[in-house]
Amino acid sequence: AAGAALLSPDEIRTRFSSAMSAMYRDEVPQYGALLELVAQVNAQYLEQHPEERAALAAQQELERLNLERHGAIRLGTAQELAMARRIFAVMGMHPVGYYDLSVAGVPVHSTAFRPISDEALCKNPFRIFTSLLRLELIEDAALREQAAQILAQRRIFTPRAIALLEQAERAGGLDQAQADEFVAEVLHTFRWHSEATVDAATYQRLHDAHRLIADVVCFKGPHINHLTPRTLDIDAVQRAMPERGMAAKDVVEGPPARQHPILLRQTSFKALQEPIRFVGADAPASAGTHTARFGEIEQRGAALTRKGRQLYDALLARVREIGNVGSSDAGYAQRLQAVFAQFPDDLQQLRQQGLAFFRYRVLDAAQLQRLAQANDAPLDLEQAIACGAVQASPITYEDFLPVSAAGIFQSNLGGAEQKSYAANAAQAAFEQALQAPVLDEIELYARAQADSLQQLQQQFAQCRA
Ligand code: OOG
Ligand code: NI
Repeated sequence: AAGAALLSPDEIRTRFSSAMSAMYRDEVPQYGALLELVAQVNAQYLEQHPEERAALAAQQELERLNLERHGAIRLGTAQELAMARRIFAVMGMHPVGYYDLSVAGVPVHSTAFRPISDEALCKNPFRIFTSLLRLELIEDAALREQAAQILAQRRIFTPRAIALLEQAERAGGLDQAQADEFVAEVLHTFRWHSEATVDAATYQRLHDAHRLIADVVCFKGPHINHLTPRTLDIDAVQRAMPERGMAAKDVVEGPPARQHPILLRQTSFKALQEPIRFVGADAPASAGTHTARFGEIEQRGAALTRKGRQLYDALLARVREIGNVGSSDAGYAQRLQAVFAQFPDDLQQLRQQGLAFFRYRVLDAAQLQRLAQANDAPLDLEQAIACGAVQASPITYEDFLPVSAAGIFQSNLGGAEQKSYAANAAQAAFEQALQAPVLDEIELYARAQADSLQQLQQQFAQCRA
């Protein structure tokens, strides 16, 4: 009806992420157990760190602490990706970043649909790591053709979801009732289907080409393959997972534990073997298992500048040169820690060396006033920070890491899977499939930093007016 108030995209995203969480907990009970463990570890951590508890409370972060931060899906065709982009846009999620995973032996490339503005991220940071299968990386031409044909026949979004999407695009949003219906319809796309759409032999051929190909091609839709809450102490959760009967992956991906966290640390419990049924009535050949769905946790730190990111990539490459990762490698954490000793772990150095992005704000207005009136020189940022007039706080990294993502994919491929594809990033082809460019994450952080500086300059100028 005309005139009904439109819901904000942030609110639609919140309803969507909580609906996804409820559905996934229901589908994968072990994920519910992981959520409980994370909540316990977070609560304990807050008890032991009252200053951090106060800081989180001041940022209104406590009530959202245990909410999901991201999930992941794998799509099969360009049409699916383009439609997903439009669907996520209704929820205020836009494609940020390009990740080439072929380098790591995984035949996909990816982006993250996520909120972009500080305000939207603060309301609800939920994002979806979205991969597109690269059929061109299947060597066997006949198999490639068969996979393409199977994918061409499926429709992953319901007609009603598409109708509501078009309504949202026409009207610039959805009202309450439409939004609830939209979320319920879109949820169908990400459900688990234990019936494959192919027979056992076809599944096996695709699976032999690459386990991920079978995961994408053989089902009715792109089941959500994990959700990921935020933890305040990832090492504690990693240690506790086996005690709760969860098969934790071997190592925590990303940088080592630090005084001042950078980028993103992640770990997961490995994907479960689940019973599926194939097309074709002749049991027992029609029953099998499929391994796709897992649970993950994440801990985020500061976004790095291009320079900081280069240092991170170089150090991580060095750690990996020294020895193999994984297979219960007890030495990995130590190697990581040792090599990353070269990455400054001091906020002032991170800032002054241009390694991380910061947000600037007035901490003591009277002090800023005194600085402004002391002389007519431009704002001296270092001085303003040193005297406590201005505070610089690291901007949180909101994106993903290709090496880590590859590690997460790989931990679910059962070790034996070691395909190698020639490294061939294909961002232009990905964007063509998406029918839109992906945003450059570094530019987003640089802009957030520049905006905060500009605001600060204005406040400084007003002190003189
Ligand atoms: C996605 C794996 C990557 C992350 O957090 O880096 C990922 C997948 O397995 O589909 O989710
Ligand atoms: Ni993930």
